[in-house]
Amino acid sequence: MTTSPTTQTLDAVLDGLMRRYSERVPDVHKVIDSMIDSGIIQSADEIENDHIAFRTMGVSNLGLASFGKIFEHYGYERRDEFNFVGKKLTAYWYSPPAPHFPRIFVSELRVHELSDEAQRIIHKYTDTVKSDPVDSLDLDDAEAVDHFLHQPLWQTPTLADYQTLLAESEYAAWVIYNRYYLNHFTISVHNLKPGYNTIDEFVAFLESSGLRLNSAGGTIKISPDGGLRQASTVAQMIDAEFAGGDVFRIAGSYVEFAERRVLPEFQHLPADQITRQHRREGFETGNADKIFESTFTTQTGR
Ligand code: OOG
Ligand code: NI
Repeated sequence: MTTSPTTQTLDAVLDGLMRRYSERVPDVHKVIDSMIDSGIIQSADEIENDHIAFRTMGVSNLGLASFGKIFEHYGYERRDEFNFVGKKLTAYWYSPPAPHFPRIFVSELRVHELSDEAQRIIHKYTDTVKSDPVDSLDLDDAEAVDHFLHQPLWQTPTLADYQTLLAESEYAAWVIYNRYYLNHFTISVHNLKPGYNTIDEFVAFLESSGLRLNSAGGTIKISPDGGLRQASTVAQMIDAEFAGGDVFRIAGSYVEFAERRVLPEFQHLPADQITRQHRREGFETGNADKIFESTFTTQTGR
């Protein structure tokens, strides 16, 4: 395992993200504790993090073009582009500099496709960002990057603005309040012990542990090639304080579970020789489209 200064910075940035995220999302501990209680793992560091995800506003100085520079600096490489027509989103996934790091999935809202009213609200906040904030960030300073990812990039929205956005784009409302907070981390199910290493078995375990899962398009989302199978919790609700002191319960972040099956050309390999490159890579538009809804009121209000 390499421990170059860049790798150490990346480790520190990821640790900071995971720390804030586990404090904010009680389901993280609930899943891990249930896994330990059931003897699936002995400790949390046995869990492989398949990927993490972020959301951004597609406006100048922000969005994918800005955010992508952070992780590209640490050796991440941009891969496939995804288009979510109905949700007006564009996304990329990034492959990590070494296999023990999580993949990253980043999406952005195509703000210019929204109504004039929604665009006006979004720009009221984002227009205060006058230059690309990543350009003035020292990406080799883990503490500075950690601070950047958890700071308010724009003014706290009013509840009225949040609700207007929510009615038109649940994604817009999520980002205007939550900004660059980690949206989810993902447990790799295929590397768990037999009895729990398929998504069907793991979902049964989660349901028996009392976790509430996203049902959009069915609990288990399956790619057309059958190789990528995903499920997720319904986002945890947080008491959000809006401008002027209004408090309202809104969707925060969630936890995802992914099974990557061995590709047909490697199915003859013995199980102990299977590594990441033998399994289904990347993401799938049809799966992702439904996983986004983990933070939507159609799921959180069920
Ligand atoms: C990302 C949803 C998509 C996946 O693994 O396909 C996704 C989000 O909710 O921001 O995570
Ligand atoms: Ni995901």
